[in-house]
Amino acid sequence: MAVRRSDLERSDDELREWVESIDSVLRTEGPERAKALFRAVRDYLTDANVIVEDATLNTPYRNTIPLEQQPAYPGTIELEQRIENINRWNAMAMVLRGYDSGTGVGGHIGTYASGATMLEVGLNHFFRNKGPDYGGDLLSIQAHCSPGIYARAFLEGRLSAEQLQNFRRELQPAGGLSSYPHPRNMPDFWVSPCASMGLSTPSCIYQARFAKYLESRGLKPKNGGKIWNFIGDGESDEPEVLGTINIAAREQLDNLILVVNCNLQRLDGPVRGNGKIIQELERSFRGAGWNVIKVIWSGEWDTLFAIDHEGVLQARMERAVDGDYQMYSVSSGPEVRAHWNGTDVRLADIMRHLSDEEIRGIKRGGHDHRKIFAAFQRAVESDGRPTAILIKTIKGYGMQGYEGSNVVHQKKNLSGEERLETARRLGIPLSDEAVARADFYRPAPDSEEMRYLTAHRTALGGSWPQRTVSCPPLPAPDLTLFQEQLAGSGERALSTTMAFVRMLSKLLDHPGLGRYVVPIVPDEARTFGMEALFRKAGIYSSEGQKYRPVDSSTLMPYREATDGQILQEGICEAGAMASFMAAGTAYAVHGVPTIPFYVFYSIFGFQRVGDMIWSCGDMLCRGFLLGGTSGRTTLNGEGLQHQDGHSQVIASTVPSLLSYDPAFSYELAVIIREGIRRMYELQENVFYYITIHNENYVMPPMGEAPADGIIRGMYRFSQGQPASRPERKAHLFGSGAIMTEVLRAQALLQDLGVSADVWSVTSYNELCREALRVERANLLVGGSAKSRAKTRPWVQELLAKEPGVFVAASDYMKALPLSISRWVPGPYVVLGTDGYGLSESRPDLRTWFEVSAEYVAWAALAALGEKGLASPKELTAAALSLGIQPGKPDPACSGPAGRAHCHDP
Ligand SMILES: Cc1ncc(C[n+]2csc(CCOP(=O)(O)OP(=O)(O)O)c2C)c(N)n1
Ligand SMILES: [Mg+2]
Repeated sequence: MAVRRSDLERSDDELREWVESIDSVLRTEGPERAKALFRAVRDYLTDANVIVEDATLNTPYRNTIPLEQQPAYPGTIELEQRIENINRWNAMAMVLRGYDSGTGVGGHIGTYASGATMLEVGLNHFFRNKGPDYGGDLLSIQAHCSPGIYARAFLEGRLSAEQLQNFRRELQPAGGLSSYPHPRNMPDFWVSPCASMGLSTPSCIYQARFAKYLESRGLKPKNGGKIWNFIGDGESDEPEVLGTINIAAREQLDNLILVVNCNLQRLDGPVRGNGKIIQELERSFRGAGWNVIKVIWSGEWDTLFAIDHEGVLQARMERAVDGDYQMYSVSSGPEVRAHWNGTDVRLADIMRHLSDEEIRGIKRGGHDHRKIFAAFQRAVESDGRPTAILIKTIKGYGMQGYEGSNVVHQKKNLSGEERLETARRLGIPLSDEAVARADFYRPAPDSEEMRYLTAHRTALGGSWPQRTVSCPPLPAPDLTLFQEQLAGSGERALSTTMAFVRMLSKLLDHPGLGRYVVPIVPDEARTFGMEALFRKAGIYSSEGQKYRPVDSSTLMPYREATDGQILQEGICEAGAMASFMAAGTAYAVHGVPTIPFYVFYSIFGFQRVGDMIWSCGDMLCRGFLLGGTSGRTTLNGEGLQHQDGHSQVIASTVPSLLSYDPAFSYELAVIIREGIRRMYELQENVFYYITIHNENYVMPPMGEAPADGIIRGMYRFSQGQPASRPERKAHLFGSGAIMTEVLRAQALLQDLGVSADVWSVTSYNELCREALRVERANLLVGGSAKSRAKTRPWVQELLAKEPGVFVAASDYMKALPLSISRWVPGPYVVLGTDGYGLSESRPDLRTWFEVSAEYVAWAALAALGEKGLASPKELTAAALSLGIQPGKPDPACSGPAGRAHCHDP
C-alpha cells in the first residue's frame, strides 16, 4: 500500500506516527540519515524473512530531479525553440513533398516531432565530436527521427534542398537521402545504423564496453566520449534491449546514456495502455543497477506541485494509466479537467489555477528544455553507472489534430489548411503558396538562429553526425607466419578448428598485429580448444580477478585481467555479435584497427543474430566470423538444434560478407591472411565468414596449391590416375570436412575403373558471385562475345576443357553447390545435407544424408551410366557393393521416425 501525504489524515495513528518520525529525521538530519534508518528497518524485516519486494525499484511518478536541483539553462531557449521549429517544419516538409510527388516513398513525421526537443538540447549543449583532447560521443538516434537530423544538416548548409527533396530517393541525380541512418550508403554522414528496432541498444552497450576495453588495454587514451542511445518506448519491448542491460551495470559503463522517448505509443496504439511504461522501465533498469532519471512533467506543473501540500495531485498521477494520458492528449481542456478531477474536490481546487486552455497546453517533460537539460547534465556526470533517462513526450507533438492519436505514426500527409496552420504556429515565414508546396525554409546565414546554431556546434567540435575515418593501415603478415599450417600436419590428424586456434595464437604473438587481435567467444572457448589462450591473452574484466580460480595451479587457468585481450561474452550471442560490431568498427569510431575473431557454434550465428550480422554490413564492419562445429554431419551426436547445414547459404545473402568453407589448414591460412590484407591493409569494407570443423584428419602441405584459386573459391586438389577407358572421367568437388569423403570416393572410383579429379571448393558463394558479375557485365554490353572485356566466369574458365561428369558434395544444403551449376560444363550431380539434423555418429549421419564417399562415388558412376559409360549390370553390382539403397527415406523430407513433410503431387 502506497502511503501519500494526502492519505495520512485518514490513516491509522500508528502509521501516522511512523511517517511523522521519518519526516522529522528527514527535516532535521537530512536524506542520508533517513535512508540509513529506512535501510535498517528493511534489513531487519529481511532478516525475519519478510521481503519488501518493491521497496526501492520504483519512485513516484514524477520528475527525478526536483525543481530546486534543476541547474540554470545555459542557452537561450527562445532561440533554440525557433531553430527547433524550423527543423520541425523542414523535417515534415521532406515527408510531405515525398507524398506530393506521388512516388509513395513514405516517411515518418510523428517520431521526430516527439523527440525534437531532446535532440536539440543534446545538439546545442551535449553531443561532442572527436577532437585532440576528447574521444568523441557516439550517438544512435531513433531511426525514424532521421528527417529531423537531415533538416538540421540542411540548416547548417551540409545538405542541399535537392537532397532533402530526395529523401528516400537515393538514386536521384542531385543526390538523395536514405530513409534511416545507413553508414553504408552515407559513409561520410551516419556513423551507426540505429536499426532495426531493438538492435541499437546492445550495439551501444557493447560500444561503451569496448571503449573501456580499449582504454584498459592502452589502445585508446582515457579521454572520455559518451555513448548516447535514443530508443522508442515501443522499441524497448524488443528482447535485445532489456536482455542486454545487465552487463552495462556490471561493467560500470558510466560512459553510456540510454534515452527512452516515452511517447506512450508505438505503431498501432499505446505501448502500455493499462499500465505505465515509464514505471515499468524504471523497475527494470533500476533493478539491473542503472541510474534512472525520469522526466515526466514540464515546468508548468511545478507551480501546481508547489500548492499540492497534501499530495493529491501526485496521487492522481499515480492512478492514471498510460491509456488515460493518451486520452488527454486528444481531448479538449474541459474534457481533461472533468476526467482528471473526477469527484475529488481537493484536486479540483488545485486544477482551478489553470484555465481550460492552459490545461490543454500543459506540457510533458520531453517538451521542456530545462527538464531535459537537467537530466542530460546529471547523466553525463554519472560516475560508475550507466544512466537510463525516461522522457515522457507526445507522439506527433505539434501536429494539430494528430498529436497522440493512434494513427500518427503512419501520418504522411497534411491538408492545405493543416500545413498552413502548422507553419504559422511554428513561425515559418514562408508565403501561403510556399507553405502549401511544403517548401523548405532556411534563414539567412547571418540570422540570429544561424549564428546561434553554428556557434554551439563549433563549441562542440562541429556538425553532427559526421563519419570520418582516420586509421592507419596494418600491413598483412607474410604467409610464412602460418608456416605450420602451410607445411601440413604430417602424420598427425587435426581439425581446421585446431589449426585456426594455432593461427590465432601466432597472430596474438605477431609484433605488429598482436595487440589489435580481439578474440571473442560466447562461453564456448573450450568447445573450440581455445582454453590455452586464457593464460596467454587473458580474459578482459574491468575488475580484474578478485578470486583465485579453481584451476589456478594448472597450465590453463581461467585468467581474468583488466588488460585481458579475450572478450568472453557468456551465453549471449547477441552480446558477442555486438562486441564483434564494436571491435570491427573501431577503425572508424576510434581510429584503432582492431581485428575481431568471433568464434561461435555456426548454427547460432546467422539464424540467431542474422539481423545483427546484416547491421554489421551496414556499419561497414570488418573482421572474421568463425562458424565453429559446422556442418550437418561433421558435428556428430548433437542433433537437430546444433547441426548446421545452412549458415553458408544464409551467408550468401549478406553482400559485403565473403564466406568460405575450407577443408585444409593451409587453405584457412591463405584465406585469413588475405582477409587481413583486404580489410586492414587495403582497408576494404568487407568482412569474412569462415566455417571450421571439429573432425580430425591429416592436413596435407600446401605444396603447389594455388593461393589464387583458394581465394577465388576453387582449385584442382588432385588429379585422378588415368583409367583404362579415358572417357570414364569424373570431377569431384569437395569442401570443408566432406573433403575427406570426396578423397575416399576418388579411391573407390579408381577401383571401379573411373579416373576422378578432386577439386577443392573453398567458396561456392564467391564463385557464384563472380560468375554473376561477369554475366551481368556481358549482358549489359550485349552483342557478340568478342566485344566483351571478359567472356567467361572464372569457374567456367576453370572447368571448360574438362571432359566427364561432375559431382559436388557438401556438408551444406544442395543449394550451395547448385549455385554454380550454370557454369559447370557437363552433367552435374549435387549432394548436400538438406533436412533436419539428427543425433548420430558421423559415418551414419553421412550415409543418412547421402554425402558419404559411397554416395559420392555412386553419384559419379550413375552419371557416367546416364551417358552410357557404365552398364546397368555394372551399376547394379556397384550399388550393392557401395550400399546404396534406392528405397531409403529422403533426409530432406523426414527424420528416422517422423512422417515425411514433403508432399509431391
Ligand atoms: C525489428 C523491427 N520491427 C518492427 C519495425 C516496424 N516499426 C517501425 S517504427 C515502429 C514503432 C516504433 O515505436 P516506438 O519505439 O515507440 O517509437 P516512436 O515512433 O513511438 O517514438 C515499428 C513497429 C521495425 N522497424 N523493426
Ligand atoms: Mg513510442
